[in-house]
Amino acid sequence: MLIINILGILLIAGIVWWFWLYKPADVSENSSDLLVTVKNGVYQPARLKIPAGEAASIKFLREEASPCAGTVVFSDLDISEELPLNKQKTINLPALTPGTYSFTCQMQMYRGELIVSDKP
Ligand SMILES: [Cu+2]
Repeated sequence: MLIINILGILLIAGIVWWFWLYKPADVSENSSDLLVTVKNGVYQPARLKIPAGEAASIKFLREEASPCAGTVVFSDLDISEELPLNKQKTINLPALTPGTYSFTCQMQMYRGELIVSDKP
């Protein structure tokens, strides 16, 4: 009985960590050549930094056949694009104001962040 309670607590802790606390550490700051790979349930890198006030483009390379990975949505920007399998797809972004914009797959299982900031 005790074992089951401990397992239950660990499971809940794991869920909390995954959904609320986990932040991918990987940040790409090379704004001239951004490439995001889509595979194994994550965007890699999952956090991108770009300067504010400049149009940018991000290349996506989808290496996962699951239909879940087939669309990338920037919901704040009204952008929704199909990603062909194993082929780079460039998504052009307008000049943005500083802030954090999320991008996800359609079901929001893949999650990434676009961090737009003023140049120092
Ligand atoms: Cu999905």
